[in-house]
Amino acid sequence: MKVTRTGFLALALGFASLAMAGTASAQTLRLSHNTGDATTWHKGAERFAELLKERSGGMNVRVFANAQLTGGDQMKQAEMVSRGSLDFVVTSAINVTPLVPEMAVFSLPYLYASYEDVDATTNGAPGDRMKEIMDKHDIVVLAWGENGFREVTNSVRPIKNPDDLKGLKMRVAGPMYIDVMNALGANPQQMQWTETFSALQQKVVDGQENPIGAVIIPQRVYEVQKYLTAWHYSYDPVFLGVSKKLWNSWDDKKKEIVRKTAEEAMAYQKELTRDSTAKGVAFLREKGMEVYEPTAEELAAFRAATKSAFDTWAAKVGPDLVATFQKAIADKSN
Ligand code: X2X
Repeated sequence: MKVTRTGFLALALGFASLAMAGTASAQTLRLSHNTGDATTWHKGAERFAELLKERSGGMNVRVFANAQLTGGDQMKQAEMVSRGSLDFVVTSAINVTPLVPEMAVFSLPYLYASYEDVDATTNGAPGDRMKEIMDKHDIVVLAWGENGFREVTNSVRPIKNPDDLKGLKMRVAGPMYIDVMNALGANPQQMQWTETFSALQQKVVDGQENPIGAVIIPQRVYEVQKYLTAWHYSYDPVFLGVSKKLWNSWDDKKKEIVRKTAEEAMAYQKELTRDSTAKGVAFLREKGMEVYEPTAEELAAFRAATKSAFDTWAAKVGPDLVATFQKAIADKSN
C-alpha cells in the first residue's frame, strides 16, 4: 500500500487526537473552594474526591483550597464554573450572589430559627427551586452542605444589643451583609476571606462574622478576636457544584455516581460542621474568647434592627421565592 504524504499526515493526526482523547479521559478535574485546608469545606471536598476515585474507576479530582485558582477571589469561582473553565466548586451561597442574586435568599437575616428550619428548605421544594435557578446559570448543584449560622466576633467590646455594633469596622463577605451591617450602624467593608485573618490581626478591621464549626474554629479566628456573640443572624449553606458543560458530557450512569457521591460527601461535611459547632462555644471559651449568648429579647432587637436589610433583599431575590422558603419553614413537621 502506498501511503501518500497527506494520507500519512492524516493518519498521524488521527493517532495524535486519539492519544489526546486518552489523556482527556484520565485528566485531573479541578475543584476549588475558598477556605483553608483545616475546614469542614475542605474535608467534604476531599471526601468527595476520594470516594469518586474509587467508584468511578479513576476520575481524578484535585482539591484547591483558599480560592487559589481564582487568585483568592471567592466570588469568581462560581463564574468560572458557569463558563466551564473550572470543573467543581464548594462554596457558600453568599459568594454566588454577584452571578445569581437569588442565592441571597438563604442568608436573609433571621429567616431561619433552627437547623430543622434549614433542613426543611434544603431538603425540600426551596432547595430544588434553587437548583433550577443555578442550572440556568450553567452550574449544576449536586448537593447542599453547610457553612452554618454566622456569628459575629470583634476585638473591641461585647455585642449584646444593636447599639454595640455602632462604629465598628466589620469585614463582610458579600453585598447583602453590607446592607445588614449598615442597618446596624457598623462600618462594613467587603474583603476576601483569604485576607481577613491578617486584617483582623493588624486591626485594619475590628470584627467579622462567620460560622463557628466550619470556619471560626478551623481558621483560628479566636487567636485574633476576643468577643463572640452567638446571634445566629444569617444562615449560609455551602454546595458542591459542577460545570454544566462537564456534566452534560457524561452518560446517565456517570451522572448518577457523581451525584450520589456528592450527596454523601456533603452529608459528611454537614455532620462534621454541626458536631464541631455543638462543641464550639466551650472550645472557644477555653481558648480565651468571651462568648455571649443573647436572650430572646436581645435576638428580637437584632431582628428588628436588620429588618430593613431583609426587606431590601427580599425584594431583590423576589417575594415569591422568599414565600417558598417561608412556607417550607412554616409547614415543616414538628
Ligand atoms: O468569606 C466568608 O466569610 C466565608 C468563608 O464564610 C464565605 O465564603 C462566605
